[in-house]
Amino acid sequence: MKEYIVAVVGANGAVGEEMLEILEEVNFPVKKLIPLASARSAGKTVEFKGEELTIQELTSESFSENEVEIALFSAGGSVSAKYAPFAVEAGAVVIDNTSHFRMDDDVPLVVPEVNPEDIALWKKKGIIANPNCSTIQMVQALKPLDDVFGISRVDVSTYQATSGAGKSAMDELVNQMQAFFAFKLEDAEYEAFPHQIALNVIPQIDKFLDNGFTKEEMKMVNETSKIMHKQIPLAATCVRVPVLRGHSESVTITFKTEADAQKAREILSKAPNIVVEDDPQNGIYPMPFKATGKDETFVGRIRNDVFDSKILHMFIVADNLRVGAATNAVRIAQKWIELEEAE
Ligand code: NAP
Ligand code: 3JM
Repeated sequence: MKEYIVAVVGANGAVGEEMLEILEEVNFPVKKLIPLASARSAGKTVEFKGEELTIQELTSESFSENEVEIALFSAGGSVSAKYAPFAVEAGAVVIDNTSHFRMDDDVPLVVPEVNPEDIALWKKKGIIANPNCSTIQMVQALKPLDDVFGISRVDVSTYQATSGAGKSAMDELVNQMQAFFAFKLEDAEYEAFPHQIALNVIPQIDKFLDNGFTKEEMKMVNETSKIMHKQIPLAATCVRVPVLRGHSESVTITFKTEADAQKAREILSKAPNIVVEDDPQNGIYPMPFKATGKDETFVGRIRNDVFDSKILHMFIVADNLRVGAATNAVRIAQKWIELEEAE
């Protein structure tokens, strides 16, 4: 099997580190791994397959000099905007984890369990976009239910972990908790979030837009329709909670036809990379601390609405750094290789 020169941009970030682990776990055909980050991290090391690899500073030459064939970007939207074109120019396929290219008509937005066929459109710009973490875990559950019952509307509230905002945001939660136990919480600093996150929930992720929703909420609206290839009316309320890892979602789905909760459980238990955890009498339902480090999306609390037999409610949980970012990107890369090798 052919092996590839793979660059990870943002290699020592929360998502980048997870990328390295998953590439190793799935035995991805890596000929050489090139870890890239900013000048701040150049010279530091990351571990890959038991070896210490030195991080290189990302420059416009990084991809051509290293003859990169697959470039996995997760260093923020402005970094992708500036450097993804250099990777493409150097002949690499870019798999981008940021929101920068997601809604570009010439860039496929892919969740391999939902729309793997869209990967073939990568040639238009040389870029494949990875959706937002909250979108990925939700559409994995929506798609199999849509195929059977037909979705007419989705309403979702999220409970998003601090790691979604990067390593420094995780540190901020830990530091504030330590300050709380030292009776010094009022002195604790906050930078990553607009308010104290310890012992709090913040109903704001990303900036507010003129329509009253945040950018994070509109990512869920727009990305869901693009991935599902149809307009799905959707309202989201995205909330940051004092959890380190694992995004949770309370989802209400209105269908075109009657939808039975037991049938939905059966459909979801057969869906790829979904695990149904739904035995509430015995305390079994999805929770973020149990989803941490896993590559599946967990669905539970599946129940019929009391008033409308076309409505189901459920709770969906996944590891945001894996399912919501790195695992999805690596699965895209694996499918891209299948496509390349079939040509
Ligand atoms: P993080 O923990 O803060 O890590 C950021 C990484 O990017 C670090 O390796 C950092 O290196 C690097 N970086 C920052 N500025 C750079 C620059 N100018 N040039 C080169 N490298 C630079 O953040 P994260 O959680 O890993 O997230 C990174 C990005 O991934 C986010 O901004 C977001 O766009 C995306 N993301 C996507 C999802 C998703 O749902 N698909 C989920 C989470 C994050 P230094 O240490 O050298 O600064
Ligand atoms: C920038 O939990 C989160 O904050 C969402 C992850 C995230 C994203 C994203 O994937 O949409 C954090 C920071 C972005 C972005 O816009 O690329």
